[in-house]
Amino acid sequence: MRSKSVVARVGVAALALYSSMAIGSKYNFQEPQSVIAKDVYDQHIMLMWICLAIFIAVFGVMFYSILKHRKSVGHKAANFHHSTTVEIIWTVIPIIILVAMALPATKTVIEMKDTSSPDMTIKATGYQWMWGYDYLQGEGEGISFYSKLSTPKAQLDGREPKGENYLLEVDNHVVVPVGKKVRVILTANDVIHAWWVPALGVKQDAVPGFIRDSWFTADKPGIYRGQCAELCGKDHGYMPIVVEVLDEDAYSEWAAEKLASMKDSVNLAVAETEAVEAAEQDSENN
Ligand SMILES: [Cu+2]
Repeated sequence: MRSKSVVARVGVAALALYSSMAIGSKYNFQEPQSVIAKDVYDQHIMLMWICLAIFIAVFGVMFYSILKHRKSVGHKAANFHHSTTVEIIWTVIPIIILVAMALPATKTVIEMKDTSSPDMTIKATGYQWMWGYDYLQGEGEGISFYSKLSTPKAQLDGREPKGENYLLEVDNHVVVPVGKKVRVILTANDVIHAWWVPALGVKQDAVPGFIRDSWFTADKPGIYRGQCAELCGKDHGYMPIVVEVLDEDAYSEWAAEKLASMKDSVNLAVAETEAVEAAEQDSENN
């Protein structure tokens, strides 16, 4: 009777744990929003089930053996040294399990590295401590900006309560169109950083002096947040990444506006330089 209620309690706890693992729960991964992120998620879940099965099988056999053959119930120890059959079995079975787990994982890793024929290319540069973005190819080519933490200082030092996207908000989002293959080229200006956006299935180191690349195709519009994932100095936690996915028309509009505003600021800078030069010329002439 007592053991039954223990089993029931363990069952209830396991169910509660399992339901807390649902997509969107804070204990689980973020909801995957790209093909790669889905592959990663599905394989994670599959591996967890395999691990659970192995855990139950191994500990089941172990505890059964210990309890069933204990000295106090009069069991006599067997007296053999080794068993070739058992050794072959416990070598071959893990090999089969490992190969079965490695096959889909390898396929996904190869897919992750396939950055060929992108619709657009964005270069992300890690700085201590912010990100710089340059749109190198595709619609929006020529766009270039820095993206810095926008969480107010008062929240950082505790004078104000933490906002909803505490430390996961920036002034300039990386804006991309939905359904397009976006190649992200990564490098860094000072130390190693890493560009990590879990929902899009991208996590890639940004190494000074080297170019690495990765890619994603966002399934649906939305805002996806990530962080630098390589300990890069005292403000490592203050250089988040925010990817904003727009539908195609909204993206075109954003790109045109951004390019125009960049031109304006370039023109403004040129006009300012010219004004300064003219003023200098004037003062020299006088
Ligand atoms: Cu960093």
